[in-house]
Amino acid sequence: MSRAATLFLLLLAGCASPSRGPSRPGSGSESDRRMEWWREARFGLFLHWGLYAIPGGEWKDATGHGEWIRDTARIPLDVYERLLPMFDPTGFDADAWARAARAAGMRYVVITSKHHDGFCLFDSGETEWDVASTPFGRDILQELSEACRRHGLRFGTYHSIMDWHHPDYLPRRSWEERSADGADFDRFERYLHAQVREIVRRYRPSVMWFDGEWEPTWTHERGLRLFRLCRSLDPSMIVNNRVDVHRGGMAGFSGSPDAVGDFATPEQEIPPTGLPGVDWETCMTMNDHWGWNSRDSNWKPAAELIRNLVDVASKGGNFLLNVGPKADGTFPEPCLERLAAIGSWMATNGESIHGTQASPFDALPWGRSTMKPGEETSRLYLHVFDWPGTSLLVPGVGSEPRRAFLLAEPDKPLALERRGSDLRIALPAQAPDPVCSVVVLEVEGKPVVYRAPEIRAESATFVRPLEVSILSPSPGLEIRYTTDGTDPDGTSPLYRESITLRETASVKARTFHGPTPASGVVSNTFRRVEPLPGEAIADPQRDFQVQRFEGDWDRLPDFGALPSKGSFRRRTVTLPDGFRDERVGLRYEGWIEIPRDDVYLFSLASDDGARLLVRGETVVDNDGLHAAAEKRGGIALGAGLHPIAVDWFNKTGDVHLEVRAGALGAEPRPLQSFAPGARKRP
Ligand code: FHN
Repeated sequence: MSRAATLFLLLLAGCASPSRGPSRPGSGSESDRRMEWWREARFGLFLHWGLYAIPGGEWKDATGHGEWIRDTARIPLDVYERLLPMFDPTGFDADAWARAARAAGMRYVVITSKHHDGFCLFDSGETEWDVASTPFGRDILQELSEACRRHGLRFGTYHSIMDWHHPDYLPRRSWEERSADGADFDRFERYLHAQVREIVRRYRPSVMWFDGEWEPTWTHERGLRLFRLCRSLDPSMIVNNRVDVHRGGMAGFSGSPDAVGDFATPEQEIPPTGLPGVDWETCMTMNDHWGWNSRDSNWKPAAELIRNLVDVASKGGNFLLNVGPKADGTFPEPCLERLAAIGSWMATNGESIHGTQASPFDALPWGRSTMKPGEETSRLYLHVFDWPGTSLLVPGVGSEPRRAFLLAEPDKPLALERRGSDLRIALPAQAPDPVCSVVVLEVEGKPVVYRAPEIRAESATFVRPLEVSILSPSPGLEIRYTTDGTDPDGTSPLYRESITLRETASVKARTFHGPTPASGVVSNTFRRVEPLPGEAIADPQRDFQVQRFEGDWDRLPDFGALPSKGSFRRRTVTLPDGFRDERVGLRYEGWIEIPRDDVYLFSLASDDGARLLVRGETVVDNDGLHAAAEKRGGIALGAGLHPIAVDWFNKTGDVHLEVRAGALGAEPRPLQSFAPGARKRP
């Protein structure tokens, strides 16, 4: 990113979580009752199993497929249906699966009742495309739900809305010859409801985990009907937010006030600061595939999985870890090894995960934290990844400490030393566990932790004077700050109102209890930069020139190296009305007129990937395969004309592209190309 281009410190609006959206802890007695066991559990097993386990990722000369193999290998339906008589997992043992999950410290299981291929792992009265039609014949959901109950596990089902088999599901796969004549999506919705009724009434799942909700035929209204059906069938059953259309791609949460669902669903990622105020669950694979792929040996080490579990719990989330069983019904050996290693760690440290709440601390340099608040005594669990030697510094502890000990050696108290609001805990020279050792710190009453202030501004760079505000998440404390890079002390200025910066400055802040420092020190540097000068062009083109490219990508290619398949012009960086082409790329090139020197914020929303460049510099990178998602970036620009380019691609499914722009402090508006005398400019 260039000298002038920079990332903004964005004022992320608090993600509202409406009454029908993912539940806020404590958001209401009915919701709390429903979520109580789930919040206690913190850790579950995800199972992706079906006909796709038979090819195990291999089709003709390709070996990289997974549960999507029918689509990614473009297998015609009649060919895929030949897998049905091959499904005979004689090694399937529901008790073995449940035992492995329980021993790993998991407290619930979610299995695919039906994935996108439409094949049902239960004996459905609504279709013959189910396990009852296979040589195996047994009802897998029945056996697993009963085994879960025997082993003290909650049972849940993953049910795909998208269905590549049912004749009424639309859209068809773009490569498919199969006719869509007579397809009636309303009739498909009735089929979907009928199967959900079957599943709830027969297997009593505690979780209904929907997925495959992103295609245009599925709408908020349909999601609302399905959500209400679930509530009517079993008000205690938890329903994820993918029942609706507002999951926000892999982030799993959009903050949409219309969203319904009991928890948010980040996928293959852990939100950097969790999702404060909502219930959320990260689902993750152990290698790179959800369904069994016999060639995929990219297994995450057990240490990484343990630290992911701790990281998720420290942010107040649940961790749903996936296994893709093999065609014979057994778990892959590497999965069993990892589940056993996690179970061994949980056997000693499980109380620091189950039933805990998110860390009360700011980011900790040596690891993570969870807590169990109590009226009389609270327990803070300090998860030490990087052993600091013989002393552990715990910042901002306002509570009175009572005692500390290692979960691995509960009978050996650890010496405590208070230094202002910091606490030092004496440690043995060697960590009991090289992956993560847990220190328990017991304090009097509910935990009081002094969080560091938050230094906020719209941008880390500025051309015109920049307003900087400092917020304290710990009420009742004073904030003192400096702008010369020194650490604030009891004589530094008190923060009372926003600070106006006119030159580059390093702002540092700390909360104080009277003269005593209470929190750690936070700092942010804000740089005054020179704007990139505008260009004086005699007769610049008035619209964006848009080149079209064709190909099958997962990320943006270099369009400059590809032959153009045609072109058109547009005033804005948006898609033509009704544009839904697949396996296509567009490159927009043109000029924008900047009215005055300033830092300009660009918002790039796209499905799939996109990238925005100003003067050849990447200002926003929103590349990759994802549902509609927005990213922002900024750059300091001088008055005049600036060349801009936007690359965008769509693989399959939904499409979206919109660029908005505005000077710092102004609401970004749809970006328009240069047009002499045009009223609207960024
Ligand atoms: O397309 C599915 C995918 O196969 C898998 O089931 C994951 C797991 O959550 N969900 C969808 C991708 O977001």
